[in-house]
Amino acid sequence: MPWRRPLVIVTRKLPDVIETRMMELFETRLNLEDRPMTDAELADAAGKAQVLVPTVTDRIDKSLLAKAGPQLKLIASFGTGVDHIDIDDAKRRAITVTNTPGVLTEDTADMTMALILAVMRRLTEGERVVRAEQWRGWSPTSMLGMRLGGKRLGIIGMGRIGTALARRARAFGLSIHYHNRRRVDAELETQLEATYWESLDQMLAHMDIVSINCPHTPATYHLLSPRRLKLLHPHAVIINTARGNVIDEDALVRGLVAREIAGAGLDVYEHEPEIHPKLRQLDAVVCLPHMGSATLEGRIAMGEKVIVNIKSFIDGHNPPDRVLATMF
Ligand code: 8YV
Repeated sequence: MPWRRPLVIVTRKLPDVIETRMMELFETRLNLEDRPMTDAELADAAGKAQVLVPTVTDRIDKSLLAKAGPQLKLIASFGTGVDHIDIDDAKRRAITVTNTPGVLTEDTADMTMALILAVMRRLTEGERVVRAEQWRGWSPTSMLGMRLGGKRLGIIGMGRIGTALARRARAFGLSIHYHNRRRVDAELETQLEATYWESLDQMLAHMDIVSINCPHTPATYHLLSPRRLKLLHPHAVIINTARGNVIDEDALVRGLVAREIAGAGLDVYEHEPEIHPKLRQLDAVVCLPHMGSATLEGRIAMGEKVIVNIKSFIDGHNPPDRVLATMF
């Protein structure tokens, strides 16, 4: 049991109810202004805190960890993805890392489905026409989109979010296809009437909609490479609510501009919060500001997971959401 009331530094503003509970339980430093910490501020925090609570906007890489003092024992990240943290280096330094899996699944799957609908049915484009006072009335051939029913959805990454998306997509009449490191169990495959593609290349060449639902790891960096993007049908659309780095963003833009890819629904980008300027200009692209899991209920559930992880760690137990190693 290392400490009774460890110094916990939280890098971003969290829901009030979570911050209040953290103040009650730990010696907590909050970031009420919610201004992202500079590298120097983050290094200062890592040099003082026993527990650091970062988010996806903080880079916890080797150079940051080298500045962490020996007192830093736990990085209790607020989020599921851990690609902003050098897990192997943290492990080498005997720093435990935890995340908040499971509680964002349904919200992220909802948003993925919303992006599929938005791109296929030109939702944001239509809304822009109305707001710009350019709507001249109904016409049989205006704003024609693509019907969802009967189309093929290829899910890359059939984990929690991929499975939750598949369940929703079936209700919209989409047929489910997937590529995953491992084939899922036969019962789930039957339930979802899902077709497994061992070859990602082959799946890409046969889909109408491709959704990225795998984590960003060294093995999935630019998984959708220029070569793979060329395999898509020109009527295919790409949806990404996972991590920007899984797609080569420049190649995606080239494909969209050349109309070799019909559209994209993006919640995440390679260099957030920077967005390739072309993406903002293309009507066939729906861009969201990394809000896939942004519900109040989800954020509170994430905060509760952070608290449970910290509490169990300081009580001398294995925290439930310990990240053991970089996946893949
Ligand atoms: C979170 C996410 O909002 O948890 C994740 O991996 O991508 C987001 O949905 C964000 O990461 C919080 O740090």
